[in-house]
Amino acid sequence: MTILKGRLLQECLSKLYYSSKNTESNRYPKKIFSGIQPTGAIHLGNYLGAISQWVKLQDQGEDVMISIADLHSMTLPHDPRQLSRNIQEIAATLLSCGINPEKTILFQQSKVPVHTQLSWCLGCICTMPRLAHLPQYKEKSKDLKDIPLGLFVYPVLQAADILAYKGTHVPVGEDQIQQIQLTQDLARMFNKRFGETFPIPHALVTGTEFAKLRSLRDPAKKMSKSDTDSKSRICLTDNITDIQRNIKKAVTDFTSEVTYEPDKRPGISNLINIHSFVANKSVDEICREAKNINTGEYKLIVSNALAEFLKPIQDKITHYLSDTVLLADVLEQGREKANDIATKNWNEVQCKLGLNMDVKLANRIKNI
Ligand code: AQP
Repeated sequence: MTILKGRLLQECLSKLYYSSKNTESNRYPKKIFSGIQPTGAIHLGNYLGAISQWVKLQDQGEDVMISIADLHSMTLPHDPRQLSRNIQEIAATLLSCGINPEKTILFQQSKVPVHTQLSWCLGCICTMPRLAHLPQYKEKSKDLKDIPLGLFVYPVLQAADILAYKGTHVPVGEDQIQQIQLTQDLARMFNKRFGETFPIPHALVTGTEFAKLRSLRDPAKKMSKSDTDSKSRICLTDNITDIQRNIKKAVTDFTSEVTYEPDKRPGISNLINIHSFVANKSVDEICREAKNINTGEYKLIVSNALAEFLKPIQDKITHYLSDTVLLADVLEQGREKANDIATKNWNEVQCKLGLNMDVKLANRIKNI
């Protein structure tokens, strides 16, 4: 199936999906919630799998909230100075990619206390075997001798992130689907035990070819910020030299033709997917144009298309990073809005959980 067909199919599916979920949204207004960890520079996987969807939904007039998930970025040992820089850079990059703080609530997770408060409550109804099965935990803990508790429980915090705002839709890459299923389970369990409180949020996953952009060094893996091999990804801030080097080193295979066969030839197909997105061309068009060149020559074309696509984003990033007062202001305004919504929902949760004193009972006791 070509990319264009894939996109069309996805659009049809999402239309179907949107109409089917309308019954539920009668009770809960549609709210889009997603987040990104400040664990390093944003890469193309983040952009194609998540951020471009966020911008699209925002521009369609949806109610969108984006959290810079700084608490999640501490699940593995981190450098505080680097984290602080990353938060700034992620904020600047999101704005440069088209997130508009007039339309979208953009904020820092740790600045809204309800995330951790609700996380504790959800942790009390979540079981350990349920968490131990999650693939990201297995993947990230497999080489660790001492596994931090945060790495084990972070999907509960992720559920709290979404439910704190009664998020109904969560646009994410394919790697996050199982985490969203955990959020659904926790919302159902909470509602069953304590009364209807939370919507059951749905994952919004983009067309299959962008939902999991592959590592340039190992197409069996997804492109990731925390991959120790920096040649495995293209960051939005990479210059032309980095781009050319990483694309040149991208693992393909021993066939020199440029053909799109995601199952048989995942490496070259990954490059075609990237090229298709940044040049806004169909896969068929790309393969036709590359009929008489080999993969080495094709890699140069992909590099140039990428550099051209990233240039305006990079100019904006430089601009925003030179105005840290503006960045702080955007995040503070986002915090205020997010905190208002979360506090209202947290008050309801406290009532449901019995965390509030019964005032009538207290008065009666006082009068005895
Ligand atoms: N390779 C990818 N393809 C498509 N989507 C992706 N996402 C991440 N990698 C890909 C989506 O980007 C959003 C933000 O991701 P995140 O920062 O919250 O964490 P992550 O999924 O763990 O991404 P990374 O880059 O791999 O970070 P590290 O290495 O720190 O864990 C999510 O919606 C994600 O699905």
